[in-house]
Amino acid sequence: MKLESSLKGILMKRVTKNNSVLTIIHVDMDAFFASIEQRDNPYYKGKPVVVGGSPDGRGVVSTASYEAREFGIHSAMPARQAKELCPFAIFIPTNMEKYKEVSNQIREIFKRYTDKIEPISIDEAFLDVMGDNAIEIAKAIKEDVRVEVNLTASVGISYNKFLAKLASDMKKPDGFTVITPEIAKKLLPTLPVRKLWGVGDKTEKELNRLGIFTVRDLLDYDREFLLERWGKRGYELLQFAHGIDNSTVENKQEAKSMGEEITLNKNTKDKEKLAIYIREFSSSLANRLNKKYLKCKTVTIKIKYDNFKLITRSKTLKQPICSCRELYSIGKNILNYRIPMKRPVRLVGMQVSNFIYPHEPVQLTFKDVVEDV
Ligand code: TTP
Ligand code: MG
Repeated sequence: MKLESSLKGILMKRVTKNNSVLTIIHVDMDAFFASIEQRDNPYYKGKPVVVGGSPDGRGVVSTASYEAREFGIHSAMPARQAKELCPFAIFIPTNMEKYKEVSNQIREIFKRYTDKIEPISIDEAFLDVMGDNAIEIAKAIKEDVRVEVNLTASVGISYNKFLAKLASDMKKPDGFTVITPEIAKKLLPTLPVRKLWGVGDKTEKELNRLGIFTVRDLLDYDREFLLERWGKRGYELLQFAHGIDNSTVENKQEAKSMGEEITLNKNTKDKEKLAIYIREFSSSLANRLNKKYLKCKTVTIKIKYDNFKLITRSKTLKQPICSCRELYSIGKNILNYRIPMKRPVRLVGMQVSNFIYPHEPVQLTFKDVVEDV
């Protein structure tokens, strides 16, 4: 089966060069974790399945099957609320190892059709087919995923990343949506501004306050005012509103570490001041880890003194962590006990590395610290 599909991939490459403007594909698996569980247990098929959180109401929902979504259950909802909405829903603990394996299997399928692949989460990726026939390739990918992985993917095809992602989301589940330049021109003005990249809760509220609800409202609004008020971001919003996105599909390596740092306005020897930055870094690193469903086992603090001498001190834990509280407690511990303060500090940074995909939530104690570098 695999060989056949690979061969199909190679043949496809030969016959489908058409240099159409439609060159970007966005693939997003449907109800990913829940679909895998339904695939692996026939009893779960067609039933409201909730992955993540426990039936006694602790934790949060990772995702819900489309049957469970009918009851209003969605990702990031407290499990307690999900239980209230659908008392007979089936709660399943997450099995990240299994999901990661499926994710790799899907990525192997993508590789048959192009080398330009940008994974953006465990179940989502952009592909640039570079002049090959994106429609034929997207059909083939969907089919390979269905036959070999026994799951459905929604795909979007367009002439840039923003529109391809918009497309993949339009007819979920099992969607196949093409946005040509003509379609984009008609479609975009009808959409709520929320659909534009970069518009989250806060910007949406601000735009609504100005009377801007749809992309058409935005396009009709005083351009100068928007640019003055939002600067570069305003410009980008207007670009998206016109269906323009010049970002390219990047073959990103999976990050081996993540870090935050700041050069201080004024050098300091005050650890309390540095701890405030560690607190901020912990919060943003926790967010970044959670977005990628990662936990880390190593936390590093980086300090540059006023003489430009750089030191790093790390702690490696037995149990992986990802919460702001845990990161802060380790970071602060390193700062307090391992960083000499003989000279003023000009830069402070924090890094997390040694990633693992979480299985079950783990409780951290300081006894878990096993190795100091
Ligand atoms: P999504 O692609 O956002 O969601 P989904 O695949 O479950 O459903 P959809 O059909 O709408 O694409 O996320 C992929 C997986 O990531 C999801 O199955 C579970 C996990 N996830 C979380 O653990 N927490 C979250 O808050 C979100 C959004 C996703
Ligand atoms: Mg998905």
